[in-house]
Amino acid sequence: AETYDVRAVEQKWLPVWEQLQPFRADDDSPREKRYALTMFPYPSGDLHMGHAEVFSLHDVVARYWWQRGYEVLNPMGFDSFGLPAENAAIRNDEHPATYTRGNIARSIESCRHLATSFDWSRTFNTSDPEYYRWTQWLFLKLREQGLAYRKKSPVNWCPNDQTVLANEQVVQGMCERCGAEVTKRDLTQWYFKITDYAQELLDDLDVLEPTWPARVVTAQRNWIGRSEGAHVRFVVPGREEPLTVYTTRPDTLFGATFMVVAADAALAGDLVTDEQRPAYDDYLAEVRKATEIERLATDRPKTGVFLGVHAVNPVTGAEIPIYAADYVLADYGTGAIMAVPGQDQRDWDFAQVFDLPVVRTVEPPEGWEGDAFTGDGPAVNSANADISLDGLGVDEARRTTIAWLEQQGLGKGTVNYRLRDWLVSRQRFWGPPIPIVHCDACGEVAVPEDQLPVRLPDDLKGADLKPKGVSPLAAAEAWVNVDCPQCGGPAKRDSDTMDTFVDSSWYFLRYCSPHLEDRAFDTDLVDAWGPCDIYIGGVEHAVLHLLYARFVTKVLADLDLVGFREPFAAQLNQGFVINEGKKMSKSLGNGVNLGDQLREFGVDAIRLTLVFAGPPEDDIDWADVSPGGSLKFLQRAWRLSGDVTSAPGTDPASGDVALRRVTHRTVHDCEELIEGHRFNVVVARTMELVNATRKAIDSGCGPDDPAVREAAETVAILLSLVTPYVAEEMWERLGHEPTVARAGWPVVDPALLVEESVTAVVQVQGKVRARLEVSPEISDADLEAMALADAGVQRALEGKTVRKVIVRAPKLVNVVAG
Ligand code: ANZ
Ligand code: ZN
Repeated sequence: AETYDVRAVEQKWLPVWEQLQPFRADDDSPREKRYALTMFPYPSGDLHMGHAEVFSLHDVVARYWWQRGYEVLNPMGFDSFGLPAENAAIRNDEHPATYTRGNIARSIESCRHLATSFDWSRTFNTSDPEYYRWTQWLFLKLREQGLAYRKKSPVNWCPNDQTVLANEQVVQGMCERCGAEVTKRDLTQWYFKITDYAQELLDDLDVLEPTWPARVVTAQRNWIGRSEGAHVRFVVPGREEPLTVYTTRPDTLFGATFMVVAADAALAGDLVTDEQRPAYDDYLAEVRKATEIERLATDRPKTGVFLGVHAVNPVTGAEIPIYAADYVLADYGTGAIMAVPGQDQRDWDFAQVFDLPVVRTVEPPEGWEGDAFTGDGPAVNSANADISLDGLGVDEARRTTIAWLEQQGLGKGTVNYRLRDWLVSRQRFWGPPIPIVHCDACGEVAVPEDQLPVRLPDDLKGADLKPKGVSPLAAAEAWVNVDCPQCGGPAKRDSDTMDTFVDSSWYFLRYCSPHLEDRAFDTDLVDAWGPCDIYIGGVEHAVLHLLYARFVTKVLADLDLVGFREPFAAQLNQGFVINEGKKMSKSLGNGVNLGDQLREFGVDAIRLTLVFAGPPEDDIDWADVSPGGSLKFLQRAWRLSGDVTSAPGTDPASGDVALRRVTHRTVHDCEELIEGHRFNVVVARTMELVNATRKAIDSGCGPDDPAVREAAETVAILLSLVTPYVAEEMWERLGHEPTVARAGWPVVDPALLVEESVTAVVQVQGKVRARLEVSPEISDADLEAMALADAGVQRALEGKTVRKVIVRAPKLVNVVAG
């Protein structure tokens, strides 16, 4: 059979499209606007299979919207700051910018070859001074609002990358980037006060829930971790200050038989008696070595040390011992707990090790043989002269206790969030310098906005950038020493840089006015394009980037700089491309190289394979797919365009109705399928249309029928969403000018969507009086009405009374009259 030359077709159309620029988003277009965004990559090498996958899926949506007549903003840039470039620069003894530039150029070239519909006129890199100037501006805006501040606290520290990490970057106790075990350090760091927005970030998830992946919504809810409970004050005899704890279970107060303070909280060092201090100091040294994940693990043997002091349980009056232990965290709640071993397993385990009393305050179910009982049940052992909870369920007992505590001035109902403030400073080089100057006389001074950007020095490279625990910038004397912007005296620049997640927290706004020199973005344009109608990317960003971007949008909305409070109206997470059931990796030797695949099968076949493999959310196992089969299909589709013999512009109205029905039904269904992100089914339906068209040509209405042209043109338009090269080639062969990408979506004729009809026979007194063409779905009632309204039937019934009508839809109506 006749075939087209894949390579020649690619070389033919790329320059034509470069000339036509069909995907330039016009700010002033009168068309309705859509914003299609896909997560921008780190330029840590060339594009790989994963990029090809996400860009192919994303392109279906963006190209569909263009075909539907929207003005589409579909930008692409590079998240080019960060550790990969910096580590490569150290290895290769160069400046990170050199490495970054090379990779970006290569990635853009690959994107072009992939025929992605990105608007390259809007591209930028977050490491461009023209961009990071505005990241620094954002920092200053947050600081003006009291939302950026410095504090000293124990922070996550990666001993390998020699930098602090945000909580979100610690995955199961390991550094998200390098996999090293994360430890703790006491450091003064910059934070963004995301906790101020905790409740709104939580509430708005309800709005996003219908259009966001469920797992992302759940992950964010858990990360924000709202809990309702109480602060309870315990008197410590001999100490002026009471010991305040945070508890989600104030109903268990009668069962609090001891207390635990985080070993590394200042409070512990404050409470400990002189006698117990040596034991405490030894213990603290041990604790500092453990990671948070170890400390919170429920199955870990409990350790701790008695601090030598007691507190008074306000409801039982008992003097209960206070311990320091590592399973209580310093930076959550108040850093101290009331321990209720009867209802909390960790407290139970601790009580066993230290031989402390257990009092159950919730009755466990009959036959309960477990340790702590954490479920619901009637309260027991919970009454004194003043208050009784006995018999109440957990919720009611909780409310009753809180009311009593508040009335007695012993405590207060509270809401608590697990979300911590966002730690944004990094002791590394390749990021936007924090725009602050430290002056002995004036303290922290913001760099005035008109002096931004604070540029990175470009004379550091290789070993200069090695991690040393302080930022490499601190050693760059000429850079660090400046005049104080306020008093003019000698001062030092803050030498930390911002985390890359700050860069990506606002980049989608910059695309709306990417070349603006005097502002970060144009509010009117942001409001015209935004929020993003779809955001496609990896689920690994469920709580990092996606939470930060939501936060920053809300802050900017509060400053009246953005007119919406949620940046991403809808979201789709693609699966991974794997091989033989496993993640591709160098060590397994199962990697599939994108470049090799493109050379062997061509861009279109690879794109088709990626889209057709299954629902976009599912992983694609490269061992199970067939790019060769994809290419064969594309050749078959292409052959249709050579077989059509009617002239371009032929009116399809007189064409073969059966084929036209297939065509119009396909277009109609694909609209719904694309809106529902079922792109693989769109491909399957296109394949069916190709088959139907082939059959019509070979053994049906023949190649000259206008319905064949209509079908072949529809195939080209459907394929333009997935396989742009062959679609363009078909379009040309069908006698049209480029580009098929902007040909417009076929208009569906609703009359052709009506199901095929069947013939219903109508008998009167046993004689056939009419044959009706009806839908196979017709109801008995509708068929009866149609039958009785028929002229022939009415004639047969003239002068008679209808006694009975027997209906068997859709085939038969039998009228008995007399
Ligand atoms: C008494 C109690 C009884 C508790 C009981 C639980 C069950 P979430 O839901 O995560 O907010 N807690 C409080 N501060 C802590 C800290 N800094 N480190 C470790 N644990 C801490 O959990 C709140 C509960 O975790 C609190 O309620 C407290 O233990 C503990 F049957 O108080 B609870
Ligand atoms: Zn000063």
